[in-house]
Amino acid sequence: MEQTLSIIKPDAVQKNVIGKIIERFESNGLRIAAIKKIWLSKADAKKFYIIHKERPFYNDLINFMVSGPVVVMVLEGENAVTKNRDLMGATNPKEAKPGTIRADFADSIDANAVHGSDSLENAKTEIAFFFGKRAIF
Ligand code: IDP
Ligand code: MG
Repeated sequence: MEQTLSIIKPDAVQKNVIGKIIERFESNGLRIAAIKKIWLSKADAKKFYIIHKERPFYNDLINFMVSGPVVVMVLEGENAVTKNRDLMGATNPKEAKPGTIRADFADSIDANAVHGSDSLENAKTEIAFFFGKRAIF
């Protein structure tokens, strides 16, 4: 059993498709172990995406992530990290496979609907960034 961090980004929250996205997780064997809706501070967004700080899109990414509230979740299930990444689809929605979350709900490589941890190790760090042990069930 694995846990991974998922974020429904500001574009998808704005589109009112939180439920539709969560349905993808639940109907594919992932369970919501923790969930909250929050509006990230700039400091938090910068810290969360610190691994991308040298990338040319870093500032745009931070500004986008603080443009509205997000939904942060811990997803739990067998191979949760890989399963979530598969359900999300490619970073660029134009390259995402039909039926993936990004193909169905995202408009651009910036506003791409969801975040998902890319490894078990990063999942642990990202989960701890948002949730204390007592908030995960
Ligand atoms: P991922 O979200 O599929 O793991 P990463 O490479 O980790 O993709 O990039 C983090 C986020 O940064 C992406 O989800 C996207 O919002 C943004 N991003 C990545 N590459 C680009 C780009 O080339 N232009 C603009 N934004 C980008
Ligand atoms: Mg990533």
